[in-house]
Amino acid sequence: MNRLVLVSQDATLQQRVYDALQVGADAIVTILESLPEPVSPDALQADVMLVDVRADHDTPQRLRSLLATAVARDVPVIVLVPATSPEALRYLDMGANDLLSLDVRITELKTRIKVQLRLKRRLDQLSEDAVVDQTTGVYNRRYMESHLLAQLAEAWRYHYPFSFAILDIDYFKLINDRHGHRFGDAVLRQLGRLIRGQVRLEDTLTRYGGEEFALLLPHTDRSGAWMLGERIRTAVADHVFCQDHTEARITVSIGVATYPADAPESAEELVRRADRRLYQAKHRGRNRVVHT
Ligand code: GH3
Ligand code: MG
Ligand code: MG
Repeated sequence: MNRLVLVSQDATLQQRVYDALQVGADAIVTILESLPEPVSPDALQADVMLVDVRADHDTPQRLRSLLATAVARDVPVIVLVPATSPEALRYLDMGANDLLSLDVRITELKTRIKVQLRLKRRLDQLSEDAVVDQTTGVYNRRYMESHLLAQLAEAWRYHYPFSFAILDIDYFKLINDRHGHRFGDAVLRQLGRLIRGQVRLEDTLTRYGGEEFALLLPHTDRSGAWMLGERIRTAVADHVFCQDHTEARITVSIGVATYPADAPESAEELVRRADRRLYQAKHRGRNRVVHT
């Protein structure tokens, strides 16, 4: 369902927007009498915004800051002006996606909104493609790196524990050699789903490398991370991976590092420690979790 936010005090315009859309069927419409300050398209959860420049005295000025953030957040904004004068064109320069006169016909209004919603869907798809790994459907490493910094900073600021785990499939090369790369890919995909099922919604699962996954675990101390690691390790060892009548079992090794128990000075150090422990888990015989 699309979310449209209309900023206007004009009852006729509000009605025209309702008429232009099948409200309830293609869109949920939220009406605001004026632009809030500060304005955040994220907080409004808008897929498209329509702003009547006459909404109130502050609108033209607040529109400037809305347009700046909306551009950064890929939220299309349509500005409604008394007449599409050369002066009104500056809203397009500031980042508005479209400019319409307040007496626009309903059919045109409807089409223009549809164009912006189409653009929005495409932009959302592109930004999802940029952060999601195609083979497994989990977040990719680029996403992990930016989130790790943000989450660690938050843990530091609000004094809560944070753990980072790297998981690597044991002898995965043998799976590929025995059953082929396609089967190997299916195992990676199923493993992603299996891990996802073991962690909390606020935990972030990412593909770290070829047959390696990383987990960002906010509010998770060392023993919590170890317990989770064990739960994943046993769930994997108990699972039969299956695709096109071929079956295989795998095990995984996991390295865990925790803030602040490991007192890392940076995100890189946290990752380095988890990586070193993963290496120890391999060295000690695989199918195990190393967390200290
Ligand atoms: P270890 O227990 O030491 O981790 O052994 P391993 O065989 O898992 O480790 P190694 O690093 O020697 O090999 C990793 C293998 O993972 C090599 C490659 O064939 C496989 N691999 C990496 N990425 C992919 C992928 O996207 N798809 C498939 N099917 N296999 C992959
Ligand atoms: Mg590896
Ligand atoms: Mg491996």
